[in-house]
Amino acid sequence: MSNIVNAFEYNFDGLVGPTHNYGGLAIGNLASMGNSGTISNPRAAALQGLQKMRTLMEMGLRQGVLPPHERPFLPRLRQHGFSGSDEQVLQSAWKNDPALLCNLSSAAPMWTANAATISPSADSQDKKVHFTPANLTAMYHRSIEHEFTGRVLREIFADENYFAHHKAVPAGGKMGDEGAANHGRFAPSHGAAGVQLFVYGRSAFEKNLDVHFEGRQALEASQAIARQHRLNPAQTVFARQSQKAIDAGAFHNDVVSVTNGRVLFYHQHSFENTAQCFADIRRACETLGFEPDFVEVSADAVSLEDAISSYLFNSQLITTPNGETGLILPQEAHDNPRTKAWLDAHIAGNGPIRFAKYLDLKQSMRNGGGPACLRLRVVLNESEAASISKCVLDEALIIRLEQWVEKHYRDQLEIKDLGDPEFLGEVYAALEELTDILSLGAIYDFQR
Ligand code: SUG
Repeated sequence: MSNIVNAFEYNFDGLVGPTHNYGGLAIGNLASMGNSGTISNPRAAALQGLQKMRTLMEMGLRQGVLPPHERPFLPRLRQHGFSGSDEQVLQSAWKNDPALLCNLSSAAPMWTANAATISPSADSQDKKVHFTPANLTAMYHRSIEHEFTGRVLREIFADENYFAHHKAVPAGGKMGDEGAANHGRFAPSHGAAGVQLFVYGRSAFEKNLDVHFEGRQALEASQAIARQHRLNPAQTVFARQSQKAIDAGAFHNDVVSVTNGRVLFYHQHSFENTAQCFADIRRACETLGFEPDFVEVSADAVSLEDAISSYLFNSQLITTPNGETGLILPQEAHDNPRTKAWLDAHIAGNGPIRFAKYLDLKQSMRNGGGPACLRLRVVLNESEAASISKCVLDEALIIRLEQWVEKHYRDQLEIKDLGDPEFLGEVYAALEELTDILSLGAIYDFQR
C-alpha cells in the first residue's frame, strides 16, 4: 500500500454546441428516436450543462470542459462532393440531402462519455495515462468525432512524460468503440491500482443475430484498447452487456450500470452472464487486495423500461472530498415514483450510496444523454494534474462561458435552420470567441 499516490478524479464535461437539435439520428436510443424533429433550445441546453459543472465544483470535485466540435462540418460535406463557397456548400447540401446535413450538424460531441477511453497511470504497465478516442463507427453522425477529440485531448494533456495518446481503434464493419460509456473502473481509491471493466455488446464478427437493436460496442475494440493501454490482463475484465437491455433501449452500458471506487451500481438485467462477470471482477480485485461492492436494483423494484426512461443508472457516482459516495441524477429519476422510492429506501437503509442530487438536464435527456453521458472521467495523480491547465474550470471561467452562451446561442432551433448560412456565420463567430476563452488557439478546421 506504501506506493499509493494521491490522485483526483476530474470530470471533463462536453460544452453543448450551438447546433444542439433533435435530429432523431441515434437508432436504439429511444429518447433520440422519440423526439425527432421537435424544436430544441441550444441556449438552455448549454446553460443546464454549465450548471451541472458548477454543482460538481461546489461539491469539491475537479471539473474540466471539452469544447463543442465544428458543426455543420463543411470539410465532410465537401468530401461528399458539395463544392463552392461555404454558403453554396451549405445551401446545396440542405436542398439535395438534408439528412446528411443533419448528421453533419449534430451537437452529439457534448456526450463526452463517448469521447474516449482513459486508463489512469496507476493501472498501466508503463505508468502513463492512456487515451484512445472512440471511433463511434456505429452512428454516422458520431463517427466523425474522433479526430477532433484526439486533437483536443492532446492539447489539454500535452506532457509526453505523463500522457500517451492513441488513435481510435480502426473502424469499419462492426468494429465499434463507444468509449468510456462502456468502461468502468474499480479501485480502493482513485490513486490506487484498479481493475478495469470493459462491457461490450457483441463480437465484431458475429453473424445473424436475431436482435431488436444491435449493440454498438465490439469486444475486439475493447480488447484493442486494453492492449494498447498496457493494462495487466489479471486486472482487466470483459463482460457482455445483456441483449435484453440493448433491445429495451440501453444502447450504452452506462444506461444500466455505473462504477466508482469499489461500487458497481447496476440493474439486474445489465449483463448477459452476471455470475461469470461478478466472479471475474471479484478475482481481479482480489489480486489487488480489495473486494468490490455490487449494488443491485432488481427488475421487480425498477423495470428496465423505468431504468431507461428515468436514467437512474446514467448518474454520476461520485466520491466527495470527505469520502462520501453519492449520485448526481437527472430530475427524471426523481419524478419516477419507482426509482425515487428505490433511492430513498437505499439511502435510509445506510447503503453504500449516501446521497442523491437531482439536476435539470432536460435538453440533453431528450436526446438520450444524462449526467453520466455528459462527462469524461480522467483520474490524475498530483504531478499529472499539475501539468494541465487548459479547459480546467473555476467559477470565473464558468461565468465567462455562461456569458458567451447568452451572447451567441439561439433560444430555439429547428432542423431547417441548419441550412441557413446566417446560422453558420453565428456558429463560426461563437466558436472563434470560444477558442480565445479556452486558450486553445486555432483548433477548428475553419480557422486553419
Ligand atoms: O450516441 N444521442 C447520443 C446519446 C449519447 C449518450 N451517451 C451515453 N450513454 N454515454 C447517442 O445515441 C442523438 C442525436 C440526435 O438524434 O440528434 C444522439 O446522438
